[in-house]
Amino acid sequence: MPNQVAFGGKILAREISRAALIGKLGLVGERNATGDAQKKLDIFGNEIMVSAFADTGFVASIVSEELGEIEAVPGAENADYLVCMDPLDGSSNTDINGSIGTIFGILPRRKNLPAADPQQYYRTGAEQVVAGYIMYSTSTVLVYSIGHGVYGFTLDRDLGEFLLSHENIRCPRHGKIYSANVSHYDEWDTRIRYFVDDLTRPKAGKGAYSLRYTGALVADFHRCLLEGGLYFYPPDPGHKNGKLRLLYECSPLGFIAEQAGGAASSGEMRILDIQADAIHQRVPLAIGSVEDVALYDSFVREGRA
Ligand code: AFP
Repeated sequence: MPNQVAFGGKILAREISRAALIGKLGLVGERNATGDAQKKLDIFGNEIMVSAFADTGFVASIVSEELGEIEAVPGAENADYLVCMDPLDGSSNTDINGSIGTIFGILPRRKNLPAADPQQYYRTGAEQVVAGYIMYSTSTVLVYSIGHGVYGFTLDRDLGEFLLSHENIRCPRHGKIYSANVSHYDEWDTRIRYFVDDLTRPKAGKGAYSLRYTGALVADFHRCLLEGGLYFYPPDPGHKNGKLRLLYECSPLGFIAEQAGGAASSGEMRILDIQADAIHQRVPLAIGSVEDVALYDSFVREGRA
């Protein structure tokens, strides 16, 4: 399966890099299943990644950010696995040559249920057997885990292959960077505001955290994974449960974070323990270095000032 995902990633990397030249930038005028405006690259990315997974023969059905319903793979309804994916995460960055990504998580199929039964997907992220992402940026990187550590592969464009470049990635226990959309600061619960105030206040022997925010979860998470720090998207009045989707954003990246020694939390509980009850469900997310996420949790739980 990783070979087919890598193949989809190569095609997407090529099309993203020349999208401005071949009329693939901009909106299509529709909204996707979760209400976001769809871009031409969202649709293309979905088609490529659906085919990449479907062609493996191992995938019975697929949940995608770009599909309203669960899509059964014709002729493979009894295959062993299910895929949850965001084919093009951070697509607001496509038109400005910013970083974007593909996120995927793979669950074992429940044998006693039809492939497209929603109950197939109403489970916890801890049940994933593989998770990963592809980041399209100054280079294209495929990062994934099969539950035994996290490995990163960089696309060698001349060879047309992903080569191992990041062996057994370990997330630092804490970092110096935080990523969040602080335009919501005044709307956030006071506990989140106190947390940000704490991060940005210099302390003896330790400088204040710096803010970096790309608008693409994959890119901000990738930095946290390699260099430490945390990303968070808490609830705000426009996003009562946060903005990010449990099945195809939070759970796959939570799996990667934990496999690298980091953490992922809703503030109330471990992301991988949240039982899904809708395929496009949203949850609050804090993810990255284990100590930074623990500090976030302590503010959310104890309301520390
Ligand atoms: P899109 O894929 O619709 O661009 O959303 C990206 C995203 O899900 C995540 O990758 C970002 O971190 C987050 O949303 C950005 O949301 P804000 O624009 O509200 O900060």
